[in-house]
Amino acid sequence: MADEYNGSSIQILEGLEAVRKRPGMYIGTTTSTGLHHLVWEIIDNGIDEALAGYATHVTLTIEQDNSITVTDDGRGVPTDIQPKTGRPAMEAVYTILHAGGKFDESSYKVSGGLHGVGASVVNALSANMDVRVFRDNKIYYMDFERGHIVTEMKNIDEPMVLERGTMVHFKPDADIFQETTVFDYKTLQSRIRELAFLNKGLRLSITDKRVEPVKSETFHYEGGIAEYVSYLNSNKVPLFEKPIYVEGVENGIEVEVSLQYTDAIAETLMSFTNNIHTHEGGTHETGFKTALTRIINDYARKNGLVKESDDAFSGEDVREGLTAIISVKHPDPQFEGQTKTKLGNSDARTAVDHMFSETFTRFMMENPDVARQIVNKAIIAQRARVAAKKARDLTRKKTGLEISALAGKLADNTSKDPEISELFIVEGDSAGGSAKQARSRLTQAIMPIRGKILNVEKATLDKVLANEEIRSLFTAVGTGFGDEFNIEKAHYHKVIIMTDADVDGAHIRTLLLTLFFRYMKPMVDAGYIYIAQPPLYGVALGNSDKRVFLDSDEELEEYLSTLTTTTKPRIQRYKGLGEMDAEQLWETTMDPENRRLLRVDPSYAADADLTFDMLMGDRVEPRREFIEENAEFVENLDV
Ligand code: 0RA
Repeated sequence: MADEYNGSSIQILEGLEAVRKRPGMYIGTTTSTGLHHLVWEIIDNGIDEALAGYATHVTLTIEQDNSITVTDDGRGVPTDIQPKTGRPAMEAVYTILHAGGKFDESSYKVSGGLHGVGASVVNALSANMDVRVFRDNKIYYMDFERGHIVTEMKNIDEPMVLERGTMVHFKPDADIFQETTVFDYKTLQSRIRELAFLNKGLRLSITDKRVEPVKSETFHYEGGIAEYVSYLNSNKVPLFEKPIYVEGVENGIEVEVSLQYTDAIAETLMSFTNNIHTHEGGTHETGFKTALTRIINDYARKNGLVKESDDAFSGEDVREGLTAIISVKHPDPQFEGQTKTKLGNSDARTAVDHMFSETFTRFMMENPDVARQIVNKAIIAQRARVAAKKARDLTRKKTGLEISALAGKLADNTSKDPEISELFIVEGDSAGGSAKQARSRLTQAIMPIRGKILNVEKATLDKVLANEEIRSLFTAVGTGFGDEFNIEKAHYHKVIIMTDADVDGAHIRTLLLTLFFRYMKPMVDAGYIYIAQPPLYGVALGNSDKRVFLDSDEELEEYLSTLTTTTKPRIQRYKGLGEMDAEQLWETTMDPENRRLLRVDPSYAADADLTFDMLMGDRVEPRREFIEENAEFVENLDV
């Protein structure tokens, strides 16, 4: 690696050209996801400087033109001339691939996006980038265009807006990000908040200058992930007041665990390694789960809360109603799994197990009332699980007639390749009928559902399994659920929720999303869940049958304003999918060439959790606040 610094400028340019030629290799995709990835890359550098103990405040600003400014108040990117190359270190950071953070061998670099590609990649993919380093009462400045140096490092005479630190400003290149160069505030805000929870004490700000008045928020949590747990539980009733919080270091691995039980049925468990959400879990998560199961079983037995002869609680039993966050900082993380979000280091398992066991065992001994409540919850969960198993075994023994009744609802596609197979879940028999006629039989399966399915947020597992509609859905998807869930058995890599563009449709969509989040979460994490977008209006001109499809009143108005006064538009407002004939349904909503699908973003999971609890749970007060704050959104959600 070190001899990369000897690289001639030709090699450097070749490197950055390679990034521009194949951006996907470096940032995964050039869609909106890739666009936001640029921000994470630069933010991570600031966070590394905070984790190294130097920066206390990292800021993110979305400028009016959708360019981005990131600052940190750390030591500043090194500006000294490197003896090997005779060039400033700062220049290398922004022009040499993988050069970021390699200057300080002793620094314990724990952050870094999944790709960890460095600032030079962001530079290569930006129409322009400028960097200011504030040190010793001077500003060191450089700027670039598409990765090429425009201004070599020099001092500039500007106000010292930071006493010390780094300010990076860049505008993503629209030639690369052809789909969109517009940043999404919610996406940036939700990750900034998460980073503040994950790095306690660190101040993180986000400012949006595109709106009037300018929007600005600062996140700062002295309690770290314990405050994250409280935040996640804000719409639930906790079993005890303060989340349990554990922290410690073992073999150079920093471990933090926080948890709290609530009156909820579902479990909310998230794990992170070096600030990366490990969606697929891994050793740190296993360490926590085994310790939790072992300690609660031991406690229940030793204190006579269960009989010696009773079955032990399973992991799922002891996690009912649990909200927990596990965060480790590992010097050499090994990521595995389908989406490289599963931690593989076995030392993380023992570190988490040791650290957590000690504190949690003590907590159970010191709080016998709470401990008894936790055990009681597990007893109830265990009973529900046994009842559910009976229901499931019954399902397996279904007679031929019953199975064909199930299969009758599903119009399966002919291909057995899950990669190309899509399952449309369609509201209503009439739309289901049109969809069956319209579909491409090879790749598209149709499953009609009748109106509102069971709200799984309020039902125990045995109730969920007793529900015919949900059982057919599980059967169709093929993955099983709970401990037996296996994503590799998924029959479809696209499950598309297709409901009407009205209030009822939005409600049914929320019910289905709740089901997927609670019982088939890995499908969401894998990016397999989508939402179809049927249009609201169709406009035909003169005597033509050809239609233009529009999604909102604004779009319709805008389109109508482009028409000459002589053409007579015939406007049709679709009340529902059922009103479209098969051809229209295909054209507007199902045809892979023309349709616009929304992928359900797993990174929204935490916020989605909160929203589901609120919209589907029992507490009315936060729901009312939410309605007041989000009147527009809620109009669609029918709460
Ligand atoms: C390595 C060494 C030093 C600072 C940094 C890296 C550094 C990098 C970035 C990237 C964004 N903000 C940053 N802040 C600091 C220390 C160099 C010195 O003190 O001489």
